[in-house]
Amino acid sequence: MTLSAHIDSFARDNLPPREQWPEFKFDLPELNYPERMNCAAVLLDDMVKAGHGDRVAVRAAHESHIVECTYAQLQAQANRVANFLVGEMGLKPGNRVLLRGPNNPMMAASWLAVFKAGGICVGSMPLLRAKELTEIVNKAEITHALCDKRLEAELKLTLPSCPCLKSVKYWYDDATDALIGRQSTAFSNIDTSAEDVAVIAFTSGTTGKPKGTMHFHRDVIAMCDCFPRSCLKPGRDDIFIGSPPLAFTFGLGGLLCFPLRFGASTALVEKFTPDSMLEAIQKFKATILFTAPTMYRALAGIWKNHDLSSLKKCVSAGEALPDATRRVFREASGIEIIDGIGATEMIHIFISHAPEHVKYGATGHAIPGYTATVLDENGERCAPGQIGRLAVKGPTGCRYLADDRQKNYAIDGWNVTGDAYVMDMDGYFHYQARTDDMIISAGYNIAGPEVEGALLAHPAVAECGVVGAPDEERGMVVKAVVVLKPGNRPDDEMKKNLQDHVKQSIAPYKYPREIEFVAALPRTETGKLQRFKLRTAS
Ligand code: 3UK
Repeated sequence: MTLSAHIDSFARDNLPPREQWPEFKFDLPELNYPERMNCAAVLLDDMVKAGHGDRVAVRAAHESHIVECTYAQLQAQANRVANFLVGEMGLKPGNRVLLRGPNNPMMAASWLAVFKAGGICVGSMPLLRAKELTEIVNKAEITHALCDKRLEAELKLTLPSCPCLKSVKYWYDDATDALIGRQSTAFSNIDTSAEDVAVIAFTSGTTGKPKGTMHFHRDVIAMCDCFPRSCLKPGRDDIFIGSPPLAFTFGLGGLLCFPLRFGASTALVEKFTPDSMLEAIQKFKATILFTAPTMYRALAGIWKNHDLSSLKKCVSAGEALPDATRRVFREASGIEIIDGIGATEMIHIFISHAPEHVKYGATGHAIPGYTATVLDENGERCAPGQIGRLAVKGPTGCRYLADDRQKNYAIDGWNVTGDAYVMDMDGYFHYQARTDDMIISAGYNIAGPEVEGALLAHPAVAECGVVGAPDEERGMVVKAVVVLKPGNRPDDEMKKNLQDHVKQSIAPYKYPREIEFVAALPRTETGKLQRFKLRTAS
């Protein structure tokens, strides 16, 4: 490893031992990176040097008008914040910095500032509560925090139990804003090694203690040079928009790093409902959208009320995209969604497709730079058509912060994501379920998402989740938890109707023997269905 620029060696000291790392591959010419790189210098300073200074980098809404921030202005603001972090908050290279706020220009500048100063960014989803915040602050031994004043209450509650967190400042607090405003707009970036940790991203796992995944400066750039380069092909006039928080690596890539890497711009919006998302696309004339499958389904229903002609490409990730959702969205918008599976451990998407190569029912193929396969219980490759565990390798991969679970994810050089998949003869990968979520009923293996897909094609169903409920006779039975569209009655006749519909669409033994109607499904802030809550409900 090249010489680290970190004075505080906490991250390096807590990397898993080398023999537990997955294999890393840099098989494309664009993945041939220098030994020293600072990802913010690549994303921002190099772009200004290349002549992008006067072009818009970030857009945001302020009251009724749009504010635009050029690459040069974003660089100046990131430099002010970097000077503030170093001069006023005493940041040393290698220290961990908590970044807590909704997606907005100040948040974008702060991420870049921490990279520039050689700090390590730890994003916090805005909705995290004190208990979860305490866990991540203590696990990553976070020393500094920059937090939106509107989200200060939960952070203040964590301080007494977080002795490592010594320096905390709030934006939109007059004193801090004035101090940042007085900083110099020049900053000399810390000359980090490409292998210095830049981000610790905590998994949005639904069970167990959160895991911190560590990504290098090189990984931040590698994520930009893989999925977007091969599947999205953005140009400098593209305007990115979307819902994932920057603290979720899906959002960090799609709404900050990808736009900057391609000289394009990002429209940052703090909070979305389906209606406000369409209004924002219209207002910013956004061209590329990043959001989750349930949002696409909601958008399809209200599409016609807006002028959305600017929008060209739509990326879905976080959960499997049901065919029914792909279809209704295409009918409403004319756009074929780009589905992609990514993971916090891998930092971004590794299986996807360009829109012209969509195969219904499949997530896509391993994108250039990555290799993927399906492994059986013995770690052997499955034949096409056989179900097994998805395994991938490429330029990025799993490095958990001081965590025994490293050996469950990195196996024989592969990253094993915990998803059950089937590869077909054409190398397309078909999602089945999370490995732990496969339903085994009377000896049959049933994948909940397939039953969900069948239910979603019924005109009365708005949303649904399918899980295995314990059953004495069969071990488990298929249980569907369903949200109906307005105007439908949640009665026995509807249950029968839905059961018959499933029996007609897929193998009849997969039909849900139990159906429960609810008003809404439990989801994480990143849009994932919390299946464990459905198993225990009612
Ligand atoms: C599931 C999908 C089917 C799958 C993520 C894009 O979701 C992201 O990261 P997480 O760590 O979760 C990873 C797990 O989520 N998943 C994600 N996308 C899909 N399942 N089809 C999909 N398209 O179980 C995976 O193992 O929260 C997604 C980019 C960055 C990310 N961090």
